[in-house]
Amino acid sequence: MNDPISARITPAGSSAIAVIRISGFKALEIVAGYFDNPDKLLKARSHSIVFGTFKDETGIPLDEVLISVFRAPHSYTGEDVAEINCHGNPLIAERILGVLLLKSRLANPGEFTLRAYLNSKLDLSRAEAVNDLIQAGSSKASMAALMQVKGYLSRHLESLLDELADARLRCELAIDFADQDLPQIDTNDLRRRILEIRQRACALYEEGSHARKLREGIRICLAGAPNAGKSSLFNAFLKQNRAIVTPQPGTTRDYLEESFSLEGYPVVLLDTAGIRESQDSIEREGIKRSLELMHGADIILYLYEEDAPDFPEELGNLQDKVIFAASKADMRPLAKLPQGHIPVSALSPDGLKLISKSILERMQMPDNILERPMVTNARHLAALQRSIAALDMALGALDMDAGFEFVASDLIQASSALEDILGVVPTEDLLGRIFENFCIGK
Ligand SMILES: Nc1nc2c(ncn2[C@@H]2O[C@H](COP(=O)(O)OP(=O)(O)OP(=O)(O)O)[C@@H](O)[C@H]2O)c(=O)[nH]1
Ligand SMILES: [Mg+2]
Repeated sequence: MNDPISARITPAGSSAIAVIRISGFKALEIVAGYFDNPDKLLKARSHSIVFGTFKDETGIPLDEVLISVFRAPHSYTGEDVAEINCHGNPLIAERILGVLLLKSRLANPGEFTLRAYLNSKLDLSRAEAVNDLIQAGSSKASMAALMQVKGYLSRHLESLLDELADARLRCELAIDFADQDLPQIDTNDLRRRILEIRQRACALYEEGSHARKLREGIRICLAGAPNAGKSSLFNAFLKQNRAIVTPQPGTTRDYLEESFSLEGYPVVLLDTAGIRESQDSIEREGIKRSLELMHGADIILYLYEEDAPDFPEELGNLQDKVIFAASKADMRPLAKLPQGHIPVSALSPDGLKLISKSILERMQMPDNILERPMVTNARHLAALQRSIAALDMALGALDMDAGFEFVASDLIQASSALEDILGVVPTEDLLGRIFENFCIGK
């Protein structure tokens, strides 16, 4: 399945240069057919660059180009690859791609990375991280993805798999030698080993659930009574007049949602309708949505203008994720604030800093993500959860003296869940779902 595929790998539109990649069987020969110096290209060493003129199928010159040559297996995909760097006029790039498509087909989204994976250039978690890296909405998110691309997570999982294989081997030895007069295996030692693996898997899971926010963004809902200053704060965070602000209570009705980067962390900020009893059916619908958004948020930033917040009683179960902020701090005495409440003013950047600090503390965002393997992907987290459940079964079987066959079989389940993350035996369906999220050209 190494038929030649091509795609533009730089974004659409004008730019200084555009790059078109072709990968697969006879990729270099195909390009040479449209190049004014085919011999030079065909003889070029891997990782070298050849300069020349790219012509269309009738021999008309299209552009002067630089062609980067990568020979299998030393390329991104593991196949022969040529990357044609042309001038960044979209018409030229399209013409060059059009000519290549006479002898190749357009790459599907993620297909270059899929081939890299199939040719063992990347394991599945690293391949997925390539997509995260491209789509990361903030500096911390891209750092976390880069760490995965570099294989931090893979190496960590591989060491867990080694430990699991070791424990399983002990069970299998115990099964094989059960009827012989050999010393029994040390059950306590086996339990200790499985517990330790479980502990490491749990730590990865717990940290990952937080770190998942690095991919998806921390959802912060601005809430409070009408006129509390929600929209003003929304605009202050975004540094633009996105939401309408007026002195009139009940200004915001439909909610607004915007993403931005909070000290490098991705945040999805929601501005909502102020909560009050209202006769107006439009405002009532807006308030209903505010309440729903509060339920779905990671953090509720509850603004209030009075001496104490008028936090709706029916939302008592959401208290844990609420940060209370006394708004319009430029207009009120600050001494009287209840414990843990933060003064904030849409007019002062200092107020925003305090709030930001409090949000990140509340989310317990890991700060040394550069040094740790991190699971930030929902598919990976689900697999980790399956692995932990299987380890629990193994421990249960061991405690009940159910027989080492059962323990071994649970350990196999635990391993295969981890192998799902690395894509050791992936199904076509899974691969399809993962790579369809990529953009064409990756
Ligand atoms: N001095 C001062 N005025 C503020 C501040 N924040 C908001 N205001 C004023 O308070 C009024 C209401 O602000 P909004 O941001 O529209 O309040 P809101 O909570 O979005 O109101 P609704 O959408 O009606 O629920 C406006 O006149 C703002 O100029 C602040 O930090 N300091
Ligand atoms: Mg508003």
